[in-house]
Amino acid sequence: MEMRTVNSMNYEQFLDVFGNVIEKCPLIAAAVWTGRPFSSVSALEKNIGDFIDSLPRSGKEGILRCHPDLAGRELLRGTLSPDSQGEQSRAGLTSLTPAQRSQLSELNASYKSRFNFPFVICVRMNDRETIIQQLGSRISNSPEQELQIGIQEVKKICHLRLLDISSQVSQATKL
Ligand code: 2AL
Repeated sequence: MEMRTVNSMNYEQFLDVFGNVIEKCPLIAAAVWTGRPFSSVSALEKNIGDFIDSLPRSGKEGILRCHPDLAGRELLRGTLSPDSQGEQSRAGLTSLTPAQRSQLSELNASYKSRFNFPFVICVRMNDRETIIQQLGSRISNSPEQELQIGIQEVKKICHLRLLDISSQVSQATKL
């Protein structure tokens, strides 16, 4: 990515491009814009990670709560954010067997009632089987562990979204 392009963006343009690198949390892009100029995409990613780490527990839980359920109603209706829709579809969550769908939906509900936030995993680093297996095993963790793991997964999702944007911006600047 041409960092000159990124660093010359006003905050409205920056939000248009980076507003969803953390799902439905444009506040995070709006906040880290203050930290420009960024020397690299990694430096931008580090600013995002540091901002998340600086949040109180309720803020971190809030980030997790902005994530949609995996294979939930929104995926079937096509009303997820385009990022989520693409990620969940590519992981095969639109073509679950009926047994997998009901297993995932029951586990998701139990997870949410135990932790008061949804199960979050970077689906692009997994497939249908490992997602269900991870959900089944992580549900036994402590709330503290799950908060930490969930936030690590949010950062992985952010990393891949930033890579996608980098390649799009590079393509656009070549035109
Ligand atoms: C998601 C999502 O929408 N994309 C992804 O990688 N993970 N959601 C979730 N609850 O884990």
